[in-house]
Amino acid sequence: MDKKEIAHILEEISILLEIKGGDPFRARAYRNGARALLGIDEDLAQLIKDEKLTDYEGIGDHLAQSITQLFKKGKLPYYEKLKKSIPPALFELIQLQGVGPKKAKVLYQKLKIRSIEDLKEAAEKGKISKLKGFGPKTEKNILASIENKKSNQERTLWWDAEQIAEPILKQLKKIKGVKEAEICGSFRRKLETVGDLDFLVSSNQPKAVTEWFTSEKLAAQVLAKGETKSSIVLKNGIQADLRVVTPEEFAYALIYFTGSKEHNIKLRNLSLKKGYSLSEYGFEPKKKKALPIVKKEEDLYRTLGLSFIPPELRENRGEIEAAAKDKIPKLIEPGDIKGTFHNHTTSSDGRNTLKEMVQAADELGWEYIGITDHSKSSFQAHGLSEEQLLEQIETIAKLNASKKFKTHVFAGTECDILPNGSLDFSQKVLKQLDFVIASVHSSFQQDEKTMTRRIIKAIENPMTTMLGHATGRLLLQRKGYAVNLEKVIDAAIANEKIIEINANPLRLDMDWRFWHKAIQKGLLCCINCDAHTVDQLEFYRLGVNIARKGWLTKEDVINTLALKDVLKFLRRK
Ligand code: DGT
Ligand code: CA
Ligand code: CA
Ligand code: ZN
Repeated sequence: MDKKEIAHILEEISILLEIKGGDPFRARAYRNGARALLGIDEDLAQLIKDEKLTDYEGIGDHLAQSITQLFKKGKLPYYEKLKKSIPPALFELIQLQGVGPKKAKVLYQKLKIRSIEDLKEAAEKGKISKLKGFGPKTEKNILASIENKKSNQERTLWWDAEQIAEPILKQLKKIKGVKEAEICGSFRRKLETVGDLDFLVSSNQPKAVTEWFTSEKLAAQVLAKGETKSSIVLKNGIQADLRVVTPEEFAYALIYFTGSKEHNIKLRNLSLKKGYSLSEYGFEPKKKKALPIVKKEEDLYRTLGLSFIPPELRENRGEIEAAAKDKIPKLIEPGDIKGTFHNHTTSSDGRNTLKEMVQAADELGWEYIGITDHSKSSFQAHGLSEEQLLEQIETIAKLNASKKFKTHVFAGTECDILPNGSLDFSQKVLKQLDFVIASVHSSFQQDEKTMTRRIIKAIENPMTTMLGHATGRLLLQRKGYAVNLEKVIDAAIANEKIIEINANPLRLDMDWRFWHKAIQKGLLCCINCDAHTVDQLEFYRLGVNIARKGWLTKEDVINTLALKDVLKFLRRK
């Protein structure tokens, strides 16, 4: 077990102890232990070997033993026993925000609530607000946290979904009789998170496909199994749907199951105007009329008087109107990217050294890579002092001069935007850099007005080149801070500053929904990996997905420029 998993179990033990209602100090000791463990930077294996765990405040002999056991064996009998002594439903209730152990106990005993569904029903019927010590506000909070839990738990990050879906697609394509196969739905539209996976296959022998899909090899649970339609839960808990169609139906079905639903509805209406009713199986003429030949998606769009619409744009956000005028832009592609700017090294919180990062960029064929370790106020991320930054600038200059790598290295910083909007390094230091990314990493709870003013002040700072992760959101985990993005975008345009698309799978920030309008007004984008390891340089592909969803072309993105043009751009600043 790793540190995080162990801390999670210690936290659970503390919750279990609270439910049992014994000695409150014991419960607290486990909770403090979990926190202390998470705060340890040193290698856990080494600490255990040297028996140094108790050096840390909050970890006594007893906890150190438990941690060691979990680390070595992955099990703790005390925890297993404790867990068995408490109904799982009660445990589930407690993990809901706004329901502590005391409240969970009351709900469990007085209202006989045994599941989150029970709880939701009781709240909707107003039964909870009538309980002693609860009230309407608690009831509302409970409903809100159920909603929150649902929307967070039931979706999967696109990047994770890809790891799961691609191998399945490969297998499907190998089944005898299968002509074409595709992953449709939100996955194909490259939405930042996906609800379930939608596989579409064309074959004249649907049975073989359905049998494999619903077999124990793939499915943890079979929800539905029909001739051409099945639905399963994968071993990792994600739901997957399968539809098998004939090769003649494939193009129609591909459009239908790619969606979005709203896009489909518009297409169906257009089709009706042309005298056909449109479904996933094909066109059907209302009167006697020759059927158009549709072999590919392009054919179907053409029949409706539209140019081809890339899946990423099919969100009913003006794409159909644009396609009718043949005004769909040529979207940016992964191959257009010539380098990225926001990357960390072991100097701050990255896992790979400067050299390793540059080598990896070189292997990707990048013409340049920007290095941006954290600034001094981000001490939790080991931000650099001014001296350390100046040293790094020198190291980078030497590395470039050595011509060891084909990739040119730009010296930068991910500079904290302090709560008052000023930057974390002095002008004198920032001047030595090739570029500066300004990001918010603290005081997230500021109100919208203050936060907006703070970020705009940083944008107006002549030293700033671009704004990092504009809202600080973590998908499925936390909302971004309150900020008026329209105003931030306008300020960036007015000051000729760039806003990044942070391609970390958890961020994808600034959100794609803002980009189409922003580039029309003249905003410039940079697709950044925010890589903390060499592997994470791959995130740029995800950034390109999001840029495409935002209607961006190559011309809207600074890091499609060749090295010499980037140099020119940065010098002009
Ligand atoms: P998700 O799974 O929540 O991330 O989103 P989608 O878009 O993958 O939605 P899903 O899995 O429910 O359905 C896949 C596609 O099937 C959807 O994008 C469009 C199509 N579809 C589903 N239901 C309807 C419907 O009621 N009408 C129409 N026109 N299309 C539908
Ligand atoms: Ca889906
Ligand atoms: Ca589905
Ligand atoms: Zn960063």
